[in-house]
Amino acid sequence: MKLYYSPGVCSLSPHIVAHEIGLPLKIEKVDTKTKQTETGRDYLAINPKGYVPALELDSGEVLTEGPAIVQYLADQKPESGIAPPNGTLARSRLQEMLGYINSEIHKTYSPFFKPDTPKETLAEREAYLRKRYQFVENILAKQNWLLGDKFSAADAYLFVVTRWAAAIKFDLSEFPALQAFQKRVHERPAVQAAMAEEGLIKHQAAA
Ligand SMILES: N[C@@H](CCC(=O)N[C@@H](CS)C(=O)NCC(=O)O)C(=O)O
Repeated sequence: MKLYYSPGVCSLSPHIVAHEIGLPLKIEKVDTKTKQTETGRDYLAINPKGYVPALELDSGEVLTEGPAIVQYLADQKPESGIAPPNGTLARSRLQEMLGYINSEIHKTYSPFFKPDTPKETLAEREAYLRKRYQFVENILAKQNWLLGDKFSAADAYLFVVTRWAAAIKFDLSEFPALQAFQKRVHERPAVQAAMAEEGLIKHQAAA
């Protein structure tokens, strides 16, 4: 399988999940502006949506949308527990959280990365993001991970989008549990490995 990604964007979430569950994954970088992959392929021919992530299966089929991709990866290694079994309420809780992160947090960042977004829109979006982060802050004040005592694909996703706070100068200091969560996730070996592969941090020297 191959993951199409751009360094540090939302495709880092499935990349982390693959490392967490020990699933070998080829990766290919995409320039989302020119729609070219690093091997010179036309990315729009792979994923007509033009954005990352996209997962190319060994059959040649392509799966898109981060929340679907992380669950597909997780289901390749159900014993990893990074996603609860299909058909359970616990699985629906994971989907509930992935949907929340996708539509309420991830996409709220988007206008901050567009140079022509009006100031008033940014102010409104910032207030919205604070409200949405307060919900996860309340959860993380009580437990280490979004779904309870076990790291899940939702944690990887929340970590990835929350890394963008620094880039848009969104102050997280009113969310201490979220800040502690970010540190906890960042220190995980699988997260370090995925980030190093994307060139976001230096490779850790072997002990
Ligand atoms: N609905 C998609 C959105 C993916 C998305 O927003 N990807 C961004 C990076 S985080 C991207 O590739 N943007 C470049 C573009 O749209 O051209 C998902 O949840 O996977």
